[in-house]
This record gives sequence, structure tokens and C-alpha cells, in this order.
Amino acid sequence: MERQQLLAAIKPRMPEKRYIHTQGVMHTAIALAKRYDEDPSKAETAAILHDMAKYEDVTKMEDIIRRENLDLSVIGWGSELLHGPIAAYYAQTQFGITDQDVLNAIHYHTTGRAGMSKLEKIIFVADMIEPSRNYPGVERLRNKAQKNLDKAMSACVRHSLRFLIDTKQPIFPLTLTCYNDIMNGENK
Ligand code: DGI
Ligand code: FE
Ligand code: FE
Repeated sequence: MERQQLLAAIKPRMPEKRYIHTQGVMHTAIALAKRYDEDPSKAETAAILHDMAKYEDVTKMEDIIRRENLDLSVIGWGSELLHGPIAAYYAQTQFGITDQDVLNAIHYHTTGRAGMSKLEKIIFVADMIEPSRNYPGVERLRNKAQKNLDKAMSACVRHSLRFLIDTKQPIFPLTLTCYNDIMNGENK
């Protein structure tokens, strides 16, 4: 599917602010793909579709997880943790995406995971640094993303974890698995 077709399909599923975020992730992910020798068209597709389930009904998403025998670990974690896996499911079933790397980049964009591909890291980092993000520290992450994708990924995961701890939120096991994988790699 072409960019304009994909954008038109996801636009009605979200408020204007999220649509602007999505376009920001798209442009940022394409730039990172070019910078780090990844396929820009895969980055574009994954970016456009990554948050399409963000505003879906939680009960509906949990029903899909059970019905389709998807990973049950996200049940009970709310739309924050459900929207990645469900967006990947929709990408496959509604948009006919078959590229497993694109599907994984969508699926794991919130938590990360161990052994992430280059495309998965690009989407994860682009999601955090796209131009409409404006939290304290984002400029430092943007600078890192220009220099080294793995170091940017590491900094983004550590930033997210600090945020979750500071705001007293529970940490999803896969988020910790992602962090541990990166730290084991860096300390070798
Ligand atoms: O969908 P976005 O807002 O663009 O970004 P996202 O999908 O990376 O994150 C969505 C939300 O999920 C964000 O508010 C932080 C939260 N989150 C990420 N990892 C975890 C988490 N929340 C909990 N409780 N536990 C996690 O491990
Ligand atoms: Fe998201
Ligand atoms: Fe996002």
C-alpha cells in the first residue's frame, strides 16, 4: 500500500494529535533507516501503523488476544501495553502486511524486547524522538540517534524505565528483558 493510502486508513482511528505524532514517527523513522542502511519503505509502513490501535476498546483488544491465541501476557495491562500487539495483528489481517520484521517492529514498539532487529530499534527510537515529542531530555536522545542507533536505543530504554519508576508505574516484564539484554551487551 502507498503512503497516502495507509495514512488515510489510520487517520480516522485517532485524534489529530496522535495523527501528527504518527507522521512525525514516519518522517523520523525514514531518516533513521537511510542513516543506518535499513529499508525506508519498511520503516514507513511500520511507523504509520504502529499506533493505530491506541484508541481501541480494551475489552475488544483483550478478546482478540484470547480468540487469536496471541501472547496472553499483555492481558490486564491496559491499552498502553495492548496497542502494539493488536496493531501488529491488524497490520497483518486488515492491511495484508506479511513482512515479519515490519510486524515485529509494530508489535514491540512500546516494550522493546531482547535481540531487536535494526528496524525494531529504528521504530522504537523514532517513536520517542519524533519532532512533536517535547519532554525534558528529548534533545539529548535526538543527538544520540544521529550518532549511534544502539546507544540511542539504550538511552531511550533507560529514559523510559526511569519515567516508569518516577511515576510509580509497574514495569512490564518484556520491558525489563529488553533493558537486561542491552546492558548485558554493553557490559561484555
Ligand atoms: O503510544 P505512544 O504514546 O506513542 O508510545 P509507547 O507505545 O512507547 O508507550 C505508550 C505508553 O506505555 C507510555 O505512556 C509508557 C507506557 N509504557 C511503556 N512501557 C511500559 C509502560 N507502562 C507500563 N505500565 N509498563 C511498561 O513496562
Ligand atoms: Fe505506541
Ligand atoms: Fe507512538
